[in-house]
Amino acid sequence: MATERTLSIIKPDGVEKNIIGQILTRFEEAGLKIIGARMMMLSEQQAKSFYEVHKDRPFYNDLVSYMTTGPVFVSVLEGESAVSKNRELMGATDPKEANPGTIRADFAESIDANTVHGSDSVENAAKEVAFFFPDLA
Ligand code: IDP
Ligand code: MG
Repeated sequence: MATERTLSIIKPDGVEKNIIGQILTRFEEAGLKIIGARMMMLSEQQAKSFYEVHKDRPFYNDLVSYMTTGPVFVSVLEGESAVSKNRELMGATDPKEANPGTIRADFAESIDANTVHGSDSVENAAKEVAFFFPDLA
């Protein structure tokens, strides 16, 4: 096991539902430390660029437009196996398939408005942290 950093985004539905604190508490209680955080509105250009890996997928345009509908809360989590630990806390992409007790099972309404983003590998985490927090990369 190794100490890792990962990028988390609380998506517009999570911010709108007023559950930033509840989600951050789950990270903290799982032993992840919040070492950087910022609330922001993503521009269309930022959302397109952040999700560029999905640009050929059918849901890309909807995803980009959804992520720009309201403020998001972006943070960097640090801890043992932070990447996989955050993914476990999040649950599956489609909330209908997410394990009980995960963030998406408890709070998400749909595969689009699925409350949280989390880096999916150590390699992508490094890129995503650098995208929003160059000082922490
Ligand atoms: P992840 O967020 O669990 O890593 P990804 O496959 O990386 O899932 O997809 C990024 C985001 O794109 C998802 O969180 C979800 O909001 C959206 N998405 C993924 N697959 C679909 C789909 O089949 N239909 C609509 N939106 C999707
Ligand atoms: Mg992903």
